[in-house]
Amino acid sequence: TEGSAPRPVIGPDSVEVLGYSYPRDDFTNVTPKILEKVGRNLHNQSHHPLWLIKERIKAHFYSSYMGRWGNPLFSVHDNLSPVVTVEQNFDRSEDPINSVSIIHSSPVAECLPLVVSRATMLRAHTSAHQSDLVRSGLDAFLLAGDVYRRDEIDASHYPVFHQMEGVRLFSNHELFSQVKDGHQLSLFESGGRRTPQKQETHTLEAVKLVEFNLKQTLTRLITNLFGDLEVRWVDCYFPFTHPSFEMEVRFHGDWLEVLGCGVMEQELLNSAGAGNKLGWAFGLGLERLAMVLYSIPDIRLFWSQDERFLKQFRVQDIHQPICFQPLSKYPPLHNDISFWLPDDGFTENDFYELVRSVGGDLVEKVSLVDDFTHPKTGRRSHCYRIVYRHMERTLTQQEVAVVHGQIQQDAESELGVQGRY
Ligand code: FA5
Ligand code: MG
Repeated sequence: TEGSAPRPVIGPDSVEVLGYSYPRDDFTNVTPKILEKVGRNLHNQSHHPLWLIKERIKAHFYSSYMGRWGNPLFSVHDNLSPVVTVEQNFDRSEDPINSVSIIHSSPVAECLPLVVSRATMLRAHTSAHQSDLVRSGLDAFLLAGDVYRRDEIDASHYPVFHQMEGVRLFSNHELFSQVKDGHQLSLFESGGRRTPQKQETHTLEAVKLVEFNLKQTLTRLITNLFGDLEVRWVDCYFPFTHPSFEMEVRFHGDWLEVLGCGVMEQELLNSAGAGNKLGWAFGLGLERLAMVLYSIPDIRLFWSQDERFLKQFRVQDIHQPICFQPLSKYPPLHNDISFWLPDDGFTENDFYELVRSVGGDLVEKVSLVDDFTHPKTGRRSHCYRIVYRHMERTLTQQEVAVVHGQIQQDAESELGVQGRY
């Protein structure tokens, strides 16, 4: 019947996610705005652009890589819960409480996580499942899912986005059988050293073949999706792989990072029961690819329920080209906010997350425009410019003022800053 208010997802003592209740504690930092997105599963909604791109990638892998019996080599998983343990997300088997403090403070984490409760978090990447799927016996798989981070705010970053992970393992025979006299080669060596090219236990020839296969697989995928597109590889660091690379593509005259990848850390394979194999892994951002493929200008559009957006993707055939016709752009409104930072414990991403949680999709971009340290007192202040723009109508100065005022108020009470308004 009407009138029964929905149960709050974040109560005073508990946080409810996908029908499970977790105790709320000091580590909890998920917000109602974030939890609203859990379970939306845009990547599984028929004809959503993220679903379309996932289907295109699946179709490419199914038709290009066959197993021995003509079966698809890569199995596809797109329904794993985004609620994971801190250990799964960081592949670190430390005392969970200890690792929670690590992820809140340490530079090891490349991103700031959204924590449900103590050792439970929303996955920050699909790599959180690598180890479990390898342990279950899979040698080649793709995995799509929603991931959650406290990150920057602009047209290509959003705190909830979608990734597709790919993993492929090779036995000695699989890697070397195509090489002349390959039976004399081995995957592993003892007494080796870790260098920029390889891990200590790997032979250089094995790593080079795995790396070649990885880059070729990804280049073929990108060519299949985009035809000719300018691509470059950048060396980088990931905790689960070494060596590691990022692929960037040319988009609107700039280089846009679309994926990270590398040769899997042998430790991870050893502890997942695949110690006799070498593997590669990649993780790509589905929004980023869809933005390039369908010319979608802003990442917030993926969450739109506006028919004018959704209907453009209802094609008969997933391979049909689509060029998104932007909804007309409504004028933006700018508002600045300056405050003194607390002595410690402030990070820019805390502020970005607060802005997202109060302002939701009205916020198009937040940028730090001034970082000032008082010459006498040593106190530091930040000034941020917030750009407000609604995707579907013109905002009024009054409604922006309400949101902006709430952001000022919450920044003071939640982040301990002192307003300079
Ligand atoms: C990772 O998440 C690694 N787990 C990828 C990986 C997998 C490396 C397997 C090695 C082996 P990264 O944080 O760079 O890496 O994210 C991967 C991709 O997700 C990026 O290249 C980008 O396309 C996309 N991405 C990252 N942050 C955001 C964001 N805030 N909004 C939208 N897309 C994003
Ligand atoms: Mg990256």
